[in-house]
Amino acid sequence: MKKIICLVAAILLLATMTSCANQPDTDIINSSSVVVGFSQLGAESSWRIANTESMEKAAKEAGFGLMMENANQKQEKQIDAIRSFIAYQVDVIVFSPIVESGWDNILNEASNAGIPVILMDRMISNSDDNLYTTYVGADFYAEGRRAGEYLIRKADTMNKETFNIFEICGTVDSTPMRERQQGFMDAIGDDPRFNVVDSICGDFLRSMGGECAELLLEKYGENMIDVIYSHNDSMTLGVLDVLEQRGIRPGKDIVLITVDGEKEAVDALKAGKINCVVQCTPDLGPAVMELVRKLKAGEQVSKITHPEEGIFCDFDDLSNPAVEGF
Ligand code: GZL
Repeated sequence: MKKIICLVAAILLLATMTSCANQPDTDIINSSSVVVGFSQLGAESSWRIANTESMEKAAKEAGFGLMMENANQKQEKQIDAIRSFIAYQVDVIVFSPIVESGWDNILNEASNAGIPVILMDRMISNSDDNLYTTYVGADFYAEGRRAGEYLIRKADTMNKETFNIFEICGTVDSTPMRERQQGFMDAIGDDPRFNVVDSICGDFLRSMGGECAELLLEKYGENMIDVIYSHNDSMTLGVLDVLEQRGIRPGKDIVLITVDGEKEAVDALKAGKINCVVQCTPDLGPAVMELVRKLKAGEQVSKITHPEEGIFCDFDDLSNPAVEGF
């Protein structure tokens, strides 16, 4: 009876929400022994869309009901969604925090309701580690270091004494933005050849990546720009569009380093238009659902799970079939 009342409350609450939610398929949810409440942060990039597909496929294969709510880049919609999952009394809450701060209250509500929380893809800055059960996602700091270490290797092959570097960042206060920046800066830190001239935010969006490229070209001129380090492929592809419109040869006149590994970016690497693609897998669904299974079975889970990741770059044999984007 209690679950029915909660179901009605949750559906009423979900029905009043303005976001473009994927309304829960109550048939699937009612027929599943385990229901996962999933707050996805948006659909800002190919990575995010692939990540959502991974979660939906893995939930289906695990036989779990997935109640997914897309927040369309709004933190307050993620908080509303998590509150509706609590009202419904889902078995596990999974979410990808759009930014690291502002989650204490809602996570305390989930904790008080006795619902475990899995952080997927991005971290939170809570001082209290007990507010979430486990994190599954990339080691973004390592990704940043790989980008910097590639640049050192690339610079060693170029007959240049100094390199002016421009960074195009992802969403401010997000874990990938913060740690991809820190890892990159730490990797190139004491190399006197490198001069990080500017760092501007493109919010992980292709359109904003193009706008950032136009701003940098207007402010500094193409001859000043030796390297662009972009925090995701969507922004990098926006940069590519602008450079080519202006007759600048990306990958040749300007070294381009990007992160994610979507097919369009890897194809641009193969075409010599991007120099390095740091991999960041969106396929986190299977790991998340395995954690859900373990939690429901009362098994211990580790606090952090990182997927294996590497890079594709212009030092590789790009004809190798393993060099492929998602
Ligand atoms: C990384 C993920 C980032 C991707 C972007 O795990 O959070 O968000 O790099 C996406 O493409 O927008």
